Amino acid sequence: MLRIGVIGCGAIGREHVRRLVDLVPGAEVVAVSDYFRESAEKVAEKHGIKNVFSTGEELIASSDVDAVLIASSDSTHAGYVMECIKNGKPVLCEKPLAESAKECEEIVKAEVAAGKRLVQVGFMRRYDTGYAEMKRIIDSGELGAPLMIHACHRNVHQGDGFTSDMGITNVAIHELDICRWLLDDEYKNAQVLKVKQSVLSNRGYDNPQIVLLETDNGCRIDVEVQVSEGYGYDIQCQVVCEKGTINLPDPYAVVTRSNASCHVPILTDWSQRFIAAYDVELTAWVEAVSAGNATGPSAWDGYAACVAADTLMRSRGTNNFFEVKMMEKPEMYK
Ligand code: ISE
Repeated sequence: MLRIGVIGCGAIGREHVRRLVDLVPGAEVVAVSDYFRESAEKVAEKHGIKNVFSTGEELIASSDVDAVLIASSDSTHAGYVMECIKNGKPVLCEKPLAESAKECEEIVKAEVAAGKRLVQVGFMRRYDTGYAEMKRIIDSGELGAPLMIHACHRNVHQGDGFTSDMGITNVAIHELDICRWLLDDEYKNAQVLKVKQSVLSNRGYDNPQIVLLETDNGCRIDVEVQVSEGYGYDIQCQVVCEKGTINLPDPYAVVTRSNASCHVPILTDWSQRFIAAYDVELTAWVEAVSAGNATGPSAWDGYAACVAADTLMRSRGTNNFFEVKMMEKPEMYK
């Protein structure tokens, strides 16, 4: 059994604990921690978890813990990941790996110095059957070369304290990862545009924003990012290739027909949209770590997405594309 400690018992942390306890073979949750200790205590009581720690650092250092899952707030990710590397513990860190490329760079350097891949980033969309099938078709070459991606990320609600930059680092970060994964390409230029604003969400941040990217191979990507007052959690992605297009399928939903109309529900809770992908992601991580292997999105992938995010934030308000500048890729990630 892989003995796992989970840092962060908010919405996604609780979901991951449930997943590890009820579903993932070979996993045992032995410790939890949360900034609000009470939240961790509740989760521990519900699942019979023996250790509750007041800090993530104590959990990471505990000899009861073999591997760590980080599901705390975004600003704490980088510090905990560095601590895991220092302690030689494999870690699955929810996205984003950090809130800045600089912190990701430090993580990459620390992992390279440790000489072993320990970090996986929670870009769970890579485990979604829809995206995986899109990638299979692109890679097969049957539709020719990919030329463009049109994507959108529409959300229902954001909590207090949300900012325009979080629309990039916390929300569009998924697209920043999945597009470079689908295309097997890196970003060359990036810019974010403030477009006509929704009067429904006059809450001090840009809504919507449009992210524009150009890749090294010349592909163009546009991502519409709407973060609140939306009709549902709606994720769309269309890859335009030379000989055809590929669309991300909508999640399975029952269609009802009545009163001369046809009704398909759209999910509103983001944690449900990729629920099956999270299951596969955690199962694959536990299996790989138990076998002493590394798998899935790496610290390099977390870094690449954050470099693009930083570039987008720098471009804000300028109406210009900015160059996406990455460090040289260390051997370990090639
Ligand atoms: C959340 O963390 C996500 O991952 C969702 O994709 C995003 O839409 C949501 O706004 C985030 O809080």
